Amino acid sequence: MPAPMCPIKPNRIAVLTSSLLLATTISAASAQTADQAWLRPSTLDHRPAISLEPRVLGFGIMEQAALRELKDGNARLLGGSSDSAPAPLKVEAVLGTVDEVRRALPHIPVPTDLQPEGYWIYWNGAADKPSLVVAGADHPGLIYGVFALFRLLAAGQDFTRLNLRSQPAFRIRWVDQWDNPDGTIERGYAGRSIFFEGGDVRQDLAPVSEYARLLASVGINGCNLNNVNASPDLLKHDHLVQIARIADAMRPWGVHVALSVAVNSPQSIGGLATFDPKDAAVKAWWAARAREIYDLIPDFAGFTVKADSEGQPGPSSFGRTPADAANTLAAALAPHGGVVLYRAFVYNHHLDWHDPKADRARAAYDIFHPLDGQFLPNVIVQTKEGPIDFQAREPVSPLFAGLQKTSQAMEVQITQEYTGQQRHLVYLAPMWKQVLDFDLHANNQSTPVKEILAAKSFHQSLGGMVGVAGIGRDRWLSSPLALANLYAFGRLAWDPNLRPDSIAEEWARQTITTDRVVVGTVVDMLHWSLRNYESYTGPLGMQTLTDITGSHYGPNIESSERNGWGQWHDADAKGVGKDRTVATGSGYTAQYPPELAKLYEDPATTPDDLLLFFHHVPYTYKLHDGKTVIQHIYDSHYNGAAFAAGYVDQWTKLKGRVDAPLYDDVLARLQYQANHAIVWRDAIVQYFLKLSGIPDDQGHAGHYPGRLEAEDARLNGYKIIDVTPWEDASGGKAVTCSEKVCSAEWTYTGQPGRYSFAVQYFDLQGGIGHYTLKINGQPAATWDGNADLPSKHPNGDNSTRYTVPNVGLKPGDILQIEGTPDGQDPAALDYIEVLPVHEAAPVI
Ligand code: GCW
Repeated sequence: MPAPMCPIKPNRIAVLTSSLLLATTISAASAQTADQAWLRPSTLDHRPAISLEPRVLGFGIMEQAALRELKDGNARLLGGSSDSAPAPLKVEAVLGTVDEVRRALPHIPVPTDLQPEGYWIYWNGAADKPSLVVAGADHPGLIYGVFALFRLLAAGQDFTRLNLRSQPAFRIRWVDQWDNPDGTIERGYAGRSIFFEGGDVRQDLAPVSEYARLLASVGINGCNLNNVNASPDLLKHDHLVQIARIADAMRPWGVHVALSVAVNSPQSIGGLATFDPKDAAVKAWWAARAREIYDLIPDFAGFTVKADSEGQPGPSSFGRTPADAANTLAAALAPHGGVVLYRAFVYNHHLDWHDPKADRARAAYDIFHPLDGQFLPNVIVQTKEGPIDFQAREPVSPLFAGLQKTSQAMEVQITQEYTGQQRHLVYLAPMWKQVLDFDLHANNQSTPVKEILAAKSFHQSLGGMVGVAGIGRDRWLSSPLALANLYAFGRLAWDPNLRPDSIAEEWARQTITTDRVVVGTVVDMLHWSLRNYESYTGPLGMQTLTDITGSHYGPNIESSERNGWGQWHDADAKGVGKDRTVATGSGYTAQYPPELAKLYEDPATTPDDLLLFFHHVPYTYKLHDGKTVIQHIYDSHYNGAAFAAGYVDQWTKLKGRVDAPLYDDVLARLQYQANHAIVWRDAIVQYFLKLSGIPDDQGHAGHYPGRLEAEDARLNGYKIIDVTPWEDASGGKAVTCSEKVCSAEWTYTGQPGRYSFAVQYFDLQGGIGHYTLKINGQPAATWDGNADLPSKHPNGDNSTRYTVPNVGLKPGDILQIEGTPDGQDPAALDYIEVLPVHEAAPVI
């Protein structure tokens, strides 16, 4: 939280943190460091013209951290320079708050109206003693200023023209971790927690300090440490003592810790008979708990609350509202300057799918809009950007316009739960930017979401953005390019007017290289990645057609139909889409301000990419470009898969221009993605072809030239199975082996020539199946199914392709796959495909 909300007791903080800087110094030796992200040694292709010699004007812990970052940044910058370049000009860098700078340098024009957390960077071009001034409105501002200086220098900024002021658009700029005390991370795809293990806070908090540096470098000021499906245990005294160590580790970089709390804690750990938020004993319990927390963590940021949602306890058990629960917590925190982020993600997951009026999308607005005006000033209602749940495409939540007397934060996901789980390249900044810029036209006025979150549109005091980060011990987000999302989140929360491409460019220059060809390619790949992911998963606003009750990863179209979870897209033989109109559907469109309500009520004016979110239409319905819905479904999947294959070509051209380990890591991921996009394509296309019975004008759907099914092979040991869901296997069937070794054999009957040879198999958890391709009895390739993919059953989560390039074949050749099961992996096989070399899927 920004300083005004968090009265800090300076003495205690100074003591707490001196040991901390020491810990951070040690962190250089730790396995997980910020230089695995963008705070890494210089990527500049030329020696910078200056070397900064710091002079810090104050002694606070954050000023010491700023000093350290200045030195570190300077070393980073100079680190990549070539010896032949001219020696850099030595320049004094003066660091302090505006007040300190004004006193030390009375002749320079220090701004008098910098807002909290803002900074000013100024080149004092004095010929005798050139200096760069970095002044913060306060200590956090100074930290942000130092990081900004290096960002600017990395971007090639001419330092002699620096006279820059900047301040954050939003007060709340938090990341949420969904870490559990046992060390697992809900929806995390990068290993285990950096905070917790075995029920306790980890001993080694060096990665936590490194994380705080990364967060501060992009302006993030809060970190909610634990899963919103909260374990009440963390509120017990001995755990709070441990949490205080985390707060100490993050404090020098101005990152304040917060905790998710379960609203039944007064009963579950407090021993009270009730957790009714209006009960006096319950209120007293929370007040006492808040006092205890602030004694240990004087700058504690506050609580995040998930209640009455997906099985979490909530105030509804006592006939109370979210406002009642939020206000009880807020009253406890208010004397200490803390806030409550109360999540609007409250819905009934036992909806009746027979009822056309039932609609999960309505829930947040239906529940929270009537409560507008009832929340205490230190409550912020935290709403996901769309009305469902982080899908690849959703409309903007109407609740942003529906709360005009309540502070609001927008929750987005950095961890790619529904967008490929970091195995697929998906840069999310374009989605966030689109939402931030989206004008809801509330009260017939211009009210873009970013203005609402900046607390400018309505009667609000606070607001901002929260990103569910999911970082873990595997190089923060595991995928190197996925780190662009964490970076972009912070940059947009600071300045929502930045362009996603510019953010991608500054990220790439700091993280990979300043080589223009590389930067241009990376920005281009990132730019199209979300749109493309959407096209081969769930286009036209159908939502991500994934396994919504399980992994949230591979295709599983019907998992969202005919159950209480309410992520329906209502596909039947005649048409598809959820009718949310007032006229004939759930009436959700009426939750928008009139201009948008009218737009979305009519399929003709609804944007195509949201058509099926709002309307149920026949497959033959024509989109704005004249194409039918069904043809669009076919085409977007084929084009999307082809486009994903194109990333491999783009990246391959960068060989030798980026560090080899990074090159190899990203290449393997892109190859995997290209192959998994084919799994998605085939699953959705064959599903809708069967359901609609309408052929594909382009002749793709249902035609797989060169494909030979495992179930049609001569099988030795392999048994034919029905795959669930059927669309995840070619023709719905696969073969599995429960012997020591099995084989499937085909006789090649095509033209002689050289081909690429693809093998589609299921890489299951719980063992490493082994495969050999033999041609006329001779081994041609051999590989292991050793990827780490979701699910222990053969399906679209783990359907995987291995490609052997450039194989010579002639009619009559015997093609054989030999599968060796291991543990729970039965070496399951879907099909083989013989492809012309030039059309081949990318080679692994
Ligand atoms: O997207 C869903 C996730 C849950 C998550 C929930 C939420 C923390 O699948 O894992 O629970 O949203 O946002 O509360």
